[in-house]
Amino acid sequence: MPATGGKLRRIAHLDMDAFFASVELLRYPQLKGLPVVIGGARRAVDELLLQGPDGSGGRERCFIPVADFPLLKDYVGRGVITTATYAARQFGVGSAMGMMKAARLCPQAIVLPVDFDEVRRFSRLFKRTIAEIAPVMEDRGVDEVYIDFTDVPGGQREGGRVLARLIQKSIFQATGLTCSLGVAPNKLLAKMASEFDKPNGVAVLYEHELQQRIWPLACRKINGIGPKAGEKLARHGITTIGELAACQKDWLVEHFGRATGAWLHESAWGRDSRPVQTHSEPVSMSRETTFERDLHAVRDRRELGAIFTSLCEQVAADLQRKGYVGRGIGIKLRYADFSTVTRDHTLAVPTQDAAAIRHAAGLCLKRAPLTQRLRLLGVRVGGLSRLDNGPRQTPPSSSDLPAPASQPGLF
Ligand code: TTP
Ligand code: MG
Ligand code: MG
Repeated sequence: MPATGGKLRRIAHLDMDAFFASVELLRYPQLKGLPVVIGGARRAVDELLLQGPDGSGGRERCFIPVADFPLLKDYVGRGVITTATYAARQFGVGSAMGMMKAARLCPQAIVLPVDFDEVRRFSRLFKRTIAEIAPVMEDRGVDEVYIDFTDVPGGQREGGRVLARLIQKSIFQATGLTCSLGVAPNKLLAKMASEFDKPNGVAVLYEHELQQRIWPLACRKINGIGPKAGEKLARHGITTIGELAACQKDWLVEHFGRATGAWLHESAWGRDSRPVQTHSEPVSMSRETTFERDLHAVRDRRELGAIFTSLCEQVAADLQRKGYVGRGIGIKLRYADFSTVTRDHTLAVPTQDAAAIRHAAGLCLKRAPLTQRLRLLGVRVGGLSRLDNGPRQTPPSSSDLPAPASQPGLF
């Protein structure tokens, strides 16, 4: 799509490479090139590691021999892999895989926990670096952004490759981290292109390359086509984007509804006019945890209660740090058989207070089945508004007040 002034619209999607793992490799450069996975709960062995060999806690400088790092084969417990270095991915290990399965695939991988503070620090740093070069940037989460290259000096050269390389180099100089970019006519195509040359790659995509480079890809590569839509398309014999593009729009509307059908059609033809939004507001904030062992609502009531309260406190701290209040309190429960339920409760007054969140989440919990053991618990606050220009936080109304200790409830 031509932009004003005869310039081509050039949109980049930038995504950090193996982000959480790369952040750990900055701390432990001796692990570079080795299979490393991030995941699981922080354990005693990790605390020892942070203390360093001399117990001084000088974590930046102390050198820990590679042989002293904990290995996946010795990992006891559960949880999933958050991310893996590219060396570990060669063994088939990747995000969302259970630790036990990963240990079978790559027992020699080193396993480290997530350091969220450090991850957030680097997230801010790389985004600040980009914004100094190309100010029209949309924050899309911890490790990715969209950038409008159209009017930035160098943004048109070689289809955006020159500016992409400059940004890559600047991020590396500021953080020591690598990233990959896709530059394309719009966000939809840029997002797909950023995966083409990972890690440390730049892929430039032009409109006329749609058929050759996009249509052979699986429909699931379209950001927004999830597992369910992907399966539904597959049931109709549509697996590639090219096959989707060959479908009549009317047929898609008939089977997927008006909005989704039209969107599927446009996406398959590489069309997307969404602007890069510099001020995107978060919709919700949540925290969840997978337990070390399945917990029972009654028998493990005390332990569950403590975890539940801690999750509420963490979400409240996130809201407070970022300056948001929310009205929609929700919980997520995953049972031993992996089935998942959610329950929601809307508050009369938006809040960022841990006790108010805990109380509303407790009400949600009372409406959820609790006969089966639980493997995961999550707390979410949605319907967010900014504390500065949104509704001011006022004391909760009586119906929202946390009940005294006699509050009924399982934990
Ligand atoms: P991704 O960008 O999806 O993955 P990545 O940066 O680790 O690897 P890639 O080079 O393929 O981009 O996610 C960014 C971070 O978000 C990732 O390092 C860890 C975290 N994450 C999770 O916590 N859970 C998940 O299921 C995924 C996919 C990522
Ligand atoms: Mg990434
Ligand atoms: Mg990402």
